[in-house]
Amino acid sequence: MEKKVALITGITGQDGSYLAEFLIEKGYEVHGLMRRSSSFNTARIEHLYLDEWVRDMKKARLVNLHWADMTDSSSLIRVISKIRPTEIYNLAAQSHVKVSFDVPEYTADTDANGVLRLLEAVRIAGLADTCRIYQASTSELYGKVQEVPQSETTPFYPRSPYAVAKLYGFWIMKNYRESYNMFCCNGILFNHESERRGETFVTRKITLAAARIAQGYQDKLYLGNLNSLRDWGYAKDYIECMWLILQQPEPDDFVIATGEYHTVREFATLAFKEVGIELEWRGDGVDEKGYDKATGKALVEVDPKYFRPAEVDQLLGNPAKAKAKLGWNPQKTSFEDLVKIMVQHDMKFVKKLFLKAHMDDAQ
Ligand code: NDP
Ligand code: GDR
Repeated sequence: MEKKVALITGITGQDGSYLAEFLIEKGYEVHGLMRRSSSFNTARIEHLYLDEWVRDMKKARLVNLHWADMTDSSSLIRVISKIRPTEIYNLAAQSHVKVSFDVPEYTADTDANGVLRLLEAVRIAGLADTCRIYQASTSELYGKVQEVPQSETTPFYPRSPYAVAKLYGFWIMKNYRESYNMFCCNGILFNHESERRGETFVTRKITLAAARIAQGYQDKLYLGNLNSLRDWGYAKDYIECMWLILQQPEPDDFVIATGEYHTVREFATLAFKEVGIELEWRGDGVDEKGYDKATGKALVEVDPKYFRPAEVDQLLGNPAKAKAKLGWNPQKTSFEDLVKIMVQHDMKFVKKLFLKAHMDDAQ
């Protein structure tokens, strides 16, 4: 049987780290792109590549990392020509919607042109007929929603430089599929979160703050729009879909979502409940605050600096096609369990972090 070789761009991110574990488990030879950073950016995958010398000298290297950048064609061509992947998962992106308003050009270069560079690198390496490619498309494409819930046939209306860049990524994948008969697929994934979620996304920001407030290390949490509705799933459950999409007989695009949505306020209420704090919401708009019912202290406040120039008010996915064609079960981890998993992780994480800081101080 032909050896399965996977290349994951964005391997150091939330999804990339889970996908690397998943593909190693499936027996793939796994490669990842890593970009240069002034500080370590490999915390999520250290257990996959430090094994060799930290844990067990005899253990084989589990992932192979290569320096490259989505803004640098030559690096992509070099890596792809060298490792000749049978599957590529393009997860690399400037993935923060709010930040994309501050760095729109870089976001476009990475999230739009980056996809084009990757596709061209595959062609230049002579792999257009053999290599299957997955693109991390997003529910942000729907933006100002034209239909509820959103499916593969719902029209797009992107509302940020990030979403507009991802729209290009979506269409260039489709175009290369139609033009060159390449196996190019889009997974239109709705928000998915986990204990590895970046700390500036709203769910992780909330679970970390709830854990710090409960342990006395933070006084208040400042948030933006409390009324945004999101279809939040568990990242670990979504990884399998990326792989399933590339195992289909024909290339296609799929919505991956839970089919259930909640407000940011609801997420915060549940997260604080999980650490034993019952929030009571009073006020309206930017005056709205979340009070601790027991002490009357305002623990959550709105800060307009977190508002976006154009907001996506609600996203709700319809995963019927993924259910029918991929046989995927969208309700593996419930919303309540997702919040619980993240909060419980962050309670321990915060405790460890501050314990270490106290010990460092004492030395
Ligand atoms: P993260 O932000 O956690 O990870 C992004 C990854 O991309 C990191 O490995 C990052 O490297 C890398 N990266 C960023 N810019 C470049 C660049 N110029 N060249 C090479 N690598 C780069 O995102 P997630 O894991 O949450 O998401 C994965 C993908 O899925 C992204 O494309 C995102 O836009 C998309 N998506 C995510 C959803 C979600 O809810 N999580 C939903 C829908 C789509 P570094 O670690 O060095 O920063
Ligand atoms: P999103 O995720 O923009 O949906 O993009 P994020 O968690 O940043 O925002 C979700 C909603 O919460 C509101 N919000 C806040 N957001 C942040 N980050 N910080 C706050 O303090 C805050 N307060 C309220 C936001 O306005 C928004 O409505 C994520 C990313 O992973 C993208 O890469 C991916 O494509 C989409 O999900 C699907």
